[in-house]
Amino acid sequence: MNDYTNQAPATRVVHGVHPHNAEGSLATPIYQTSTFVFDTAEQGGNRFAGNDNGFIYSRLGNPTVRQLEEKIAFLEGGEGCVAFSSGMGAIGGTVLPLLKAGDHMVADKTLYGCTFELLQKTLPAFGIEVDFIDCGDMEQVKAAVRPNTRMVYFETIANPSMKVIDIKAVADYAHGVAKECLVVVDNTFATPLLVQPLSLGADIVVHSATKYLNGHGDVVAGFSVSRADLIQTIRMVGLKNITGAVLGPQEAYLILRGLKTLKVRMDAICAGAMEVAKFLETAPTVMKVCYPGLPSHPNYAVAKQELSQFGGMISFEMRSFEEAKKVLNNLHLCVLAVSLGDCETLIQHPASMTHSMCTKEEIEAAGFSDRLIRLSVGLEDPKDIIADLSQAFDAAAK
Ligand code: LCS
Repeated sequence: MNDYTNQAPATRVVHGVHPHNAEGSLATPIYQTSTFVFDTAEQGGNRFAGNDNGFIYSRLGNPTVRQLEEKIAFLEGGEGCVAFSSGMGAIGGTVLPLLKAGDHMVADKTLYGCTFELLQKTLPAFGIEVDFIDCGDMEQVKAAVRPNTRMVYFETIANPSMKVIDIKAVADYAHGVAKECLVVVDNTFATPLLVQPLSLGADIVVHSATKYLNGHGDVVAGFSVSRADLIQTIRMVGLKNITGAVLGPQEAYLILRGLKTLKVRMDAICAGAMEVAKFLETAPTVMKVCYPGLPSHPNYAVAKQELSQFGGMISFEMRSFEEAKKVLNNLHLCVLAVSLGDCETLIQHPASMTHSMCTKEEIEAAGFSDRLIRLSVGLEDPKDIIADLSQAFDAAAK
């Protein structure tokens, strides 16, 4: 029996916990089926009653998807994982079944735009009170968390300001004050290779697997990872009843395939991002660079302690909104597109794109502006990315 727990990250992403498949298939078979045949009426009844673990129906579980869920749970160090058909499916399917009207939630001000909208507009419509704070400031955390706070929610590394929050400090404080509080961390930007939030005290990790975990820009997916009792609620209420946002077996297969190269991709991407970030600091028309691996980053100390590498996401401010647009319109290699974590370097303008639902005040509170450009460094040679950015800066300055 393989001792999985002692494996190095590069080995874990390749093998996971499932080296053996039916018929000796090396690759995970794609179980392209909506339903599963019962041998007898009794067997079907037992499966529904929970006395037999066999598969029933692909909204409740599918062997290809299950293999992926087990691999993600293993990589994040959780007891279980539920796969969803998008990151937003995972976030809604996690938050909604665990909160009820009258509950209090604390959330960071810097979040992916649709997550912010869900927490700021949808949850209050269901009677949930949400206070937005800067979770990077422990004084604000202390002022916001109350004995009846049921959830604290934040991203690390945060979209798009690249804020890095001290997961352990926030989780320890929240659990000390609010016994029922669940700390939920969106680990999309960091991936389990850079940090495993559950090991630092978080209760639940959510992911948009659309990004690094799949890594090839051809799947939309999400995950929620946690301990067994919470996973049961997320699966049986969040996935089965509320969202029905089931991941298909083809997508699960593609993510399993993408995961095998997660370590080599992240190593190359993080190294490339560091080079690009250093270049951006020297570019005369770039006013500010946000990258957790630069000593100039306000959370550099937390990042150094919490993250094993600094990630592939960089944002930077030009002198004006007009200049930022000109830069985007003059790039030849970097691809003008939202999303992130792909092989191709992707670049976008958060204020008018991923965060366009936020007001000017909310954007300012989240720590950025319409001068900000966000870059997802890909697997190209960093010299080519730098050359493209450099010529676009020159063209925009004219
Ligand atoms: N969490 C984070 C941190 C994200 O950046 C996104 C999507 C989601 C959750 C939602 O995941 P999805 O449903 O799209 O799989 N972020 C995007 C972005 O920055 N550009 O395009 C999508």
